[in-house]
Amino acid sequence: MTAVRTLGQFIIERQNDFPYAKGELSRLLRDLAIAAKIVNREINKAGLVDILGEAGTTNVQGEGQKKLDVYANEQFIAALQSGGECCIVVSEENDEHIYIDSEISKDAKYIVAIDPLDGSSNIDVNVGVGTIFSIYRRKSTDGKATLDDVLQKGTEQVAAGYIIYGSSTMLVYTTGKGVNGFTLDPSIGEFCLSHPDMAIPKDGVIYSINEGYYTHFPDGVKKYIKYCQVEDKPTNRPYTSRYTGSMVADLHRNMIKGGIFIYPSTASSIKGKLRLVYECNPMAFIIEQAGGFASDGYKRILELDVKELHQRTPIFIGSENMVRKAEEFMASFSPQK
Ligand code: P6P
Repeated sequence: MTAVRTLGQFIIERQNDFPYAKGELSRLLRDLAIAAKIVNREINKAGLVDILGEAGTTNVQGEGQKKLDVYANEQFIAALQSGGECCIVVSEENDEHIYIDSEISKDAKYIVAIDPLDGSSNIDVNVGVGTIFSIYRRKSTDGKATLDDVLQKGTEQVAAGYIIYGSSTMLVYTTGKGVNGFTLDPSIGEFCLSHPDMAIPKDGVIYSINEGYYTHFPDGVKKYIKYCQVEDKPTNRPYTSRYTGSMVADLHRNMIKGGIFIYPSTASSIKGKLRLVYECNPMAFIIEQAGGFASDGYKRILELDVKELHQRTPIFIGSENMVRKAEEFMASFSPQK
């Protein structure tokens, strides 16, 4: 019987992974984990209390905000404001960045970008939803941290992770030294190490894309989808199509089984739908740390210039060989202009 290793114990054990660490990043990760447990509690009883349905507000994307995503946003921001390690929070649910101006945070050096409840349209139908977070160190060394401290390339992340509220609740994160997964044990209220050293297979037989938009996809994507569907025993095709409408759930499944997730540009969303700062960059960091790859169809996601908070990008992410094959189709049939 192996001893249970909680997230807290693991973070402390691995604290030496960060040069000059004085515990701040460890405390920041623990602050996020506490908020995740609070959000998990509400998600698990969402059907029982009046927390489902529209909150009547809309986010910067013009998307209707369900009460749970507003609640989740409040919980994560509150945890970061009281934890003292974060100087700026960026959230999908907030138009502008939030500067944390408090005595406890006056020396804070971390920036956190978060999608507090991704896939929230699935809440009412009990399909997995998730939280995505990305952590940067501020670049400026004095005075108030600014938007320039936020607009950093994905390669500058010091940590990233997601929480998936599914058949069980898991927290998966990386600090650049591999990826580890922790499953929440409700009986003790702790995230316990359940998936050490996660690695995504180099190949897979699952492709995840919303084929409802097929007619609006670039030719390279159309040709790749047909490639996935053609019978070819030596390459295990046709592949299986799996798409839940929740990026975290689709990527977590593909991380474990292998596969590719694609949200390309479409006629209505020329830059794609998913946001670079708090969805694509953190997921790309995690997937690459697990041995996978993430591209916008032409260029590595983590090297894309970040020009604005809610910037969108097309994304091809998952098993490295599958993403590279999709890039070949994009180069051949939808060459970058
Ligand atoms: P569509 C959820 O709204 C989300 O941001 C991702 O979690 C998900 O992969 C995608 O959008 C689904 O978008 O257009 O297929 O409904």
